[in-house]
Amino acid sequence: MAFSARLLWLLLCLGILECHAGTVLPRDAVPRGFSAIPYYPAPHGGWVPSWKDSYAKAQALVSQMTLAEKTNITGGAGIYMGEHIPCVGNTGSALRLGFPQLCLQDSALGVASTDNITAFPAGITTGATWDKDLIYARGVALGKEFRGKGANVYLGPTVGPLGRKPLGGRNWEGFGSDPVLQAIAASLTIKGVQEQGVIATIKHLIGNEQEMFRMYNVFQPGYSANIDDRTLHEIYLWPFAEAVRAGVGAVMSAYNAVNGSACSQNSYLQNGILKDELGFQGFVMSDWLAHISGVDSALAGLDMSMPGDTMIPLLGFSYWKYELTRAVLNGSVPLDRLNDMATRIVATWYQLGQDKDYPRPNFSANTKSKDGLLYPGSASPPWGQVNWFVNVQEDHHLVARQVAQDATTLLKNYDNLLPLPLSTRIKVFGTGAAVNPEGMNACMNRACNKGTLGMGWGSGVADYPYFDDPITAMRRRTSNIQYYDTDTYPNPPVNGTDVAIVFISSDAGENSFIVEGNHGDRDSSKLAAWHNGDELVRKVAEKFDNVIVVVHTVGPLNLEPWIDLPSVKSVLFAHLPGQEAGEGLARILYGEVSPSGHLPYSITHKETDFPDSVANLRGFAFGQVQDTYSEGLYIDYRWLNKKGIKPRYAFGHGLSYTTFNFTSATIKPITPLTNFPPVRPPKGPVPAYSTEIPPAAEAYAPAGFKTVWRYLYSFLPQKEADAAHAIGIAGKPGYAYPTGYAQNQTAGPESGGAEGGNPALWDTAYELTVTIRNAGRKYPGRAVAQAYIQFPAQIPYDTPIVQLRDFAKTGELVPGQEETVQLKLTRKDLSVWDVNAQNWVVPRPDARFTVWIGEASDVLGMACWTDTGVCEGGLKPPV
Ligand SMILES: *[C@@H]1O[C@H](CO)[C@@H](O)[C@H](O)[C@H]1NC(C)=O
Ligand SMILES: *[C@@H]1O[C@H](CO)[C@@H](O)[C@H](O)[C@H]1NC(C)=O
Ligand SMILES: *[C@@H]1O[C@H](CO)[C@@H](O)[C@H](O)[C@H]1NC(C)=O
Ligand SMILES: *[C@@H]1O[C@H](CO)[C@@H](O)[C@H](O)[C@H]1NC(C)=O
Ligand SMILES: *[C@@H]1O[C@H](CO)[C@@H](O)[C@H](O)[C@H]1NC(C)=O
Ligand SMILES: *[C@@H]1O[C@H](CO)[C@@H](O)[C@H](O)[C@H]1NC(C)=O
Ligand SMILES: *[C@@H]1O[C@H](CO)[C@@H](O)[C@H](O)[C@H]1NC(C)=O
Ligand SMILES: CC(=O)N[C@H]1CO[C@H](CO)[C@@H](O)[C@@H]1O
Repeated sequence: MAFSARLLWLLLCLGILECHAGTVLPRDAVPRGFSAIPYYPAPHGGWVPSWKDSYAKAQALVSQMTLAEKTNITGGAGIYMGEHIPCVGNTGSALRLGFPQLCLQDSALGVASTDNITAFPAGITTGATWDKDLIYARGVALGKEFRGKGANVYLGPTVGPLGRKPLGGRNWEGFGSDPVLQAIAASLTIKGVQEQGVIATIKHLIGNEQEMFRMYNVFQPGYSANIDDRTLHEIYLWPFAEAVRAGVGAVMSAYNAVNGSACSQNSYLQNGILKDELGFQGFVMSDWLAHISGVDSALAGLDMSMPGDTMIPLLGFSYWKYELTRAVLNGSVPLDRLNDMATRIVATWYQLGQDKDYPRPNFSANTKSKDGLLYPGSASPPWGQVNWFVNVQEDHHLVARQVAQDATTLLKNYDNLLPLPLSTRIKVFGTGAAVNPEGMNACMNRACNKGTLGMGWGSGVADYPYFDDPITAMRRRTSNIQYYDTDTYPNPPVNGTDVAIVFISSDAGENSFIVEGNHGDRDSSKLAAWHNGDELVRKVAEKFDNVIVVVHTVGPLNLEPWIDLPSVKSVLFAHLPGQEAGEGLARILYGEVSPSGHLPYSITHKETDFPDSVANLRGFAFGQVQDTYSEGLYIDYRWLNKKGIKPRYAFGHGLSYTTFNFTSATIKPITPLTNFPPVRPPKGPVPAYSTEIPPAAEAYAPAGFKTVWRYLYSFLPQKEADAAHAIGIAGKPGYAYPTGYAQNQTAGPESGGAEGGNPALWDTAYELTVTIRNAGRKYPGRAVAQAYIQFPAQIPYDTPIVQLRDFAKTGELVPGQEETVQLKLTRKDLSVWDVNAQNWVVPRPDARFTVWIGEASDVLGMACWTDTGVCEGGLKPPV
């Protein structure tokens, strides 16, 4: 592989390109100041008390495993290879001991590539609800569906990309461009999913903020996300830390590199940050085909290769499986590391209770037919039943509908045009009001934007079981609707009293597909509506006095071409609603319910309101593309506030048909704070095993073992096993260990101590309450209280003016009704990451921290002060 890559590069060099002398794979240097720091060895799992029992059981099982059984379960069986039932990823098994193949399955919004499931609203939609109970309920429903289909591992939730770049292709899979919104939504999703016994996977670690150039290929390494230590901790790692604290069972590494070192073999990220500092007890898997080395990645802390193949799949080659068996026999990978890898996987399986009555997969990710190839990757028999069409939907469409409804965000409602009386005569424009006429699932992986946009494209999708489109839902209520199913203005006769509703959209997805010129990221459409949507809105606005724009979108759009036109009175962002695109929206249009969604990102006046590092995608470069996070902590509203740039609509913005009055806030100190958190608890004991190189016979296949073509096994031919063993016993693995390589376990950093980090970081520092009253006269509605921290003025750290720290949504309040909601600040919420101390520090614990409370990041009229314990309303917002 390496050889052919070099050869190809050389041929290219000689042929068409000018190459730097002396380098075969030239690369743009990682900028000064960023370096991939070695961190060894991989910390053992098992030292956290809440995992103790599972690790004890795992130790009992793993200690009976042969070498080939251990290397079997740490690697996939190959892409499109299951043991009869192919999921997106399938590990090997140790059936002799009752450990099954694990089925790993996409996606974060529903069980992918199968039927009789629910296609839930996407992450970005879920984030826009700002409703903790609902986010959790969606997690519970997702968990039930994955379990019902027999999938062991749910490949979600996504918090990376975090949404740093508005044009980034997969932002919609996550919950919004703020670490705390992502963190809270991810941990509630994980809780809901894992309570059903399904292993959740937080992904992608880390810095996968654009699609283009993210993957390593034989010509070019994936881009390097160059992230400084403080930015990593305070922004991108924050949701991962909360996910680990929530007990997440699995982590998926990213395709790209960080500081020049590929995530799947980055020792600092995996060994240092994830397993030592965050105390992660589960297993780390590679992203699909992102595994690029054998010994290196094992030493750097990767635990599972997915789907098992080398970078080029289907050749029957792996960096692990049989090769890991060899590496352990010849001593290059210490058995100690393999034991930890296997133990982490088995312990996670026990931790989620999957040893008891867990269903086997009953669907094939490869075909919808009842019968199919049992090992599709081998493209050869056997053939048999692979789908049982198990219906796992229960009443989950209700959760899906509620999310779609409560995410719908009213940006503008001039003259209170909305809600519409049922008697209103309506003309609807735009293909986005009706389901794709070619069929709801006509495009593979939803890689097209036709009809109502319910989700982005790529691996993060599921098939719709049905599609409730907006036009049908509206027609269920009234026949006063004329629909023009076109994106070109049809110039119909206009009656001055008619209301026009225009549907526009913007799509994005994974770089595996190009849609209307967009390579995953929105590199072609940028922030303009697709299909000339902006032009359609303008044309309609010329003829109608009352125009409502409904937007289905993966993220922010530039609304400037029409937002100030006097007839464009109302704008609704319906985000990506999934299968329930109609009913919730119709309820809002007709006032059966008030909109209560809030933006999970800012919408700026122009793309250049953000710095180049964020506004633009990194373009082609020779060798490794460098994506340097020069904006540091300042993304989305953090940047706009720092620069004094008013967005069109700020992060957290969202109107209702009613208004709310925030009164009588309180703040109560709970845990007295000190500069540094109390000293961490020491690591508890971990399973111990013999570290002797095992006998070569543990790598032999049983006599007469029948193999499937191209299937990945962990056995080595006897001769090769014996040869490797001889090298190992002689103690001459001949492997060039990386700089800084070490074998002795360490006590771990001061900032660690439990899942997520030092447990004292989650001490409650302050409890707050705020009373919210429906101050309107007519409509019931739900309010969202958002709490933002402002650090004291005189501190030696530059901090964003305000940063989201918690939020709460009220129930439905009728006019005059009020509800008191609780908000909480932890020690971590009041801390900054001190790069010198390598710890979280509360700068000046007795100084004045201001907690701003309001309905959006720019509607903060109320504040509580930590030094005086006083809260006050009627204030001028800090931004
Ligand atoms: C990246 O490099 C910076 C500067 O050396 C360092 O602070 C940071 O911890 C590095 N991050 C990783 C993940 O290696
Ligand atoms: C590895 O897993 C595969 C698939 O389940 C199985 O066929 C094979 O026997 C396993 N190997 C070992 C050593 O158990
Ligand atoms: C030991 O195995 C590893 C993994 O296959 C390989 O890279 C290394 O070259 C082997 N060592 C020797 C001395 O053959
Ligand atoms: C759902 O399952 C039933 C059997 O329970 C099956 O008849 C039906 O075809 C499945 N639905 C789809 C869309 O395949
Ligand atoms: C316009 O609509 C109003 C209200 O529906 C109706 O009374 C009137 O007759 C319509 N005018 C025309 C020219 O259609
Ligand atoms: C909100 O409540 C406060 C305190 O009860 C009151 O003074 C104020 O007038 C109210 N504002 C609105 C808009 O109702
Ligand atoms: C590693 O641990 C062993 C056993 O405790 C000890 O003898 C050895 O000195 C340690 N090595 C280092 C480099 O600390
Ligand atoms: C392979 C397998 O275990 N399939 C099962 C899937 O679920 C159905 C319904 O529960 C079972 O009948 C199948 O045996």
